[in-house]
Amino acid sequence: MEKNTRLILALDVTDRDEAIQISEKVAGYVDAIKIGYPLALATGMEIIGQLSKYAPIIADFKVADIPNTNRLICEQVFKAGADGVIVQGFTGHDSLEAAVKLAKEQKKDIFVVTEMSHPGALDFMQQAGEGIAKMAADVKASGVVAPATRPERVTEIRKIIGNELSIISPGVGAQGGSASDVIKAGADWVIVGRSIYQSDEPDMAAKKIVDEIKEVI
Ligand code: O7E
Repeated sequence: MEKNTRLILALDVTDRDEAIQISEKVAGYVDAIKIGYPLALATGMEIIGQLSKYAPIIADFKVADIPNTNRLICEQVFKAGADGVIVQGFTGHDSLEAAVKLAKEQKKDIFVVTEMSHPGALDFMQQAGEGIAKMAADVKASGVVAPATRPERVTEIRKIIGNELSIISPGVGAQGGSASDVIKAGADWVIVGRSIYQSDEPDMAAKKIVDEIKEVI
C-alpha cells in the first residue's frame, strides 16, 4: 500500500451501488478501501474485485482460527482480489505465521489486530495488546491495527514494533478519535468509516481528514 494520503476508507455500507458510488467519489483521497463482513455478506465476494479498480482493498475479516484454516481463508480472500487481510493476533504465533507465510508468497499484506478501539477492548484485549504487537513484529507481519481512540496506546505499540511495521488506526470521527492526534502518536494510516460514508459529500469529508493529516506530517 502506497503511503500517500494516509487515509483508509472503512466502507461498511451494505448496498453494492452505494459502495461503488462512494468508492468512485473518494478514490483520489484514500490509499486503500477496507471492506468487511457487512459489505461482503450483503453483496458477495465479487465486490472486492469490483472495488479494487478504485483503490487497493484490505479485507477486514478479522481471521481468528487454527493455522490451516487461517491459510485457507486468506487464500480465498487473496484470490478474490484483496491486497491485504486483517487477522486477529490473540490466536497465537502459529495461526499468525500461517497467514503471514501465505501473504509473503503472494506479495500481499497481513495486518494484525492488537487492541481494539471500543470501550470493551479494555475488558480482555488491552492486556494482550503489547504481546500481540511483539508477536506481529517477530513474525514480520506488514502491520498492526491499533486504536485511534487511545493515541497513547498507539505510541506504546509503535515502541514495541519499531519502524518496520505499519500501524493502521480506526476510531477516528464517529468513535471520538482525532486523525491528527493519532498520526502524531505514531500511526501511519487512519481508518475512517461513518464520518465519510454517512456524509452527504463523502469526497469532501475525506478531503477534510486528508488536509487535517497533512498539517501534522
Ligand atoms: O467507526 P467508523 O465508522 O469510522 O468505522 C471504523 C471501522 O474500523 C469499522 O469498520 C470497524 O469495524 C473497524 N475497527 C474499529 O472500529 N476498531 C478496531 O479496533 C478495529 C477495527 C478494524 O477495522 O479492524 C481492522 C482494521
